[in-house]
Amino acid sequence: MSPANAASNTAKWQSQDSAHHLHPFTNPQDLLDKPARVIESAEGVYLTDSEGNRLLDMMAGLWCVNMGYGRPELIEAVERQIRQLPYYNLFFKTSTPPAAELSQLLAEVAPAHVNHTFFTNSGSEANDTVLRMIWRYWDLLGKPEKRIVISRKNAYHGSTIAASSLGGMADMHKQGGVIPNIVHVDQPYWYEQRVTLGRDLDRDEFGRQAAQSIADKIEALGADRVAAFIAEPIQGAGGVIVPPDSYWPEVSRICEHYGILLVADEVICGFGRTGEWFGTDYYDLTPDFMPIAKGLSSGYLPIGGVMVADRVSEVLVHQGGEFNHGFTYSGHPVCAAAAIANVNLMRQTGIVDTVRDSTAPYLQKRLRELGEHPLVGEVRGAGLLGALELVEDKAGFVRFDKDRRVGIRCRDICFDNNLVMRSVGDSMVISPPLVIETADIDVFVERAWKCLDLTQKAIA
Ligand code: PXG
Repeated sequence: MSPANAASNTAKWQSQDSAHHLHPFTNPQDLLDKPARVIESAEGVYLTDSEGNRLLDMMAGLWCVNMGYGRPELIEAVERQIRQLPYYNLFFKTSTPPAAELSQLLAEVAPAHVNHTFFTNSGSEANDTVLRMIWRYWDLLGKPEKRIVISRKNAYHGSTIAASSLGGMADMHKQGGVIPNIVHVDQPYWYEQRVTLGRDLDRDEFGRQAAQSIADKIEALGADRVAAFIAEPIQGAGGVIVPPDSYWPEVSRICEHYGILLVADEVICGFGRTGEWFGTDYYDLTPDFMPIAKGLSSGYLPIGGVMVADRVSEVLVHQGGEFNHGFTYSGHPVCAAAAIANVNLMRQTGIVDTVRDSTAPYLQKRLRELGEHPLVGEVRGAGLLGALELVEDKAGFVRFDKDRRVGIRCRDICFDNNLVMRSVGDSMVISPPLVIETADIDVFVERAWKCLDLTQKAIA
């Protein structure tokens, strides 16, 4: 396309967008000042915008395009299925081949004790579903007083009212409140704790303290009233918070000790992100529920679900009766076909092992080199997740004033330099497609260093 055509298309889309489109998690005023960049196509780990610029997508879309863009295996599976059966529902004792096959495939890749899946269209719906399943499970066991779910501050579990209540995002709670029976405890955010104290702190000791805050909350509420604890194995949207090694073993012990269900939200950590199939495998957890979405279909079509452990499914299946819950598009056949093709492709290519043995160690090593930059106070990461926390004073654990919006400025500079990194406060986070290669990681490090330099100049 000629540059003149590209410019006129871009102007058209931008004016349509500014006039009529309300974007998620966006201040509409910002788009009036500077219209949205239009992403028009993509291949592998690179996006192309409507002006022909190629951007390295270090966020895999929104933590989801795990197998990369443009995979013929997924595209052809979708096309075949949409011709064969574009829609049928799973209510009233019917099923479809893709829904049945996907449920079996998921049982194969999940931990051994997880063998059932309830399908949804998104991670938010998965977490709404989890909440209803938790309450139903305890009702069926004759313990209806077990109602309270403990979550963590700064957790992200989705945007519906129940999912955002389960989440711990204060700005979301300000715009919709928190439904009853959900309480939040501290997150295992080691850097933040050191900022609060203004000094260093033993990492494992802090991990144990963070876990203990869950036990303290259970004691305060009474274990007979607490139904479940929900957490992402590694917090994603909260800033890639990798817990100290001491945290998860202690949390597992606490849930077991008090007879509380464990929900491991696998929406980001699932499907290879950590170099294992699930975050649950990475931390050796035994959750009762695993909400999934995103990487399940590599984001090609919207599909999510709740994977349910045997001890819960036995109660729901054999003692349950009808579960009055479901979505028109639960397990949509075309979305399920995309997910089947995606999971099969993951298995055939051995991508999870490649991430664990090769790409993740390389990315984590090179990320730590970025930690040498004067702006970077902490580097965190595991698998193909990473964060660079930008700070004012590295040695003293002092952050920038929030009003300076350093993270957002860095994100915009990255975007202008054809690099997609997301900012969470002043943490720059990455979650690239699993198919990223070492040469792409080198491009990332080079661009990121340059953008950190530009950010430093811009804020000087
Ligand atoms: N759980 C987790 C752990 C998530 O990260 C959801 C549930 C909800 O999934 P859906 O499909 O309903 O969006 C998520 C989603 C961000 C960002 O800015 C992260 C998510 C969604 C939108 C934006 O980092 N995570």
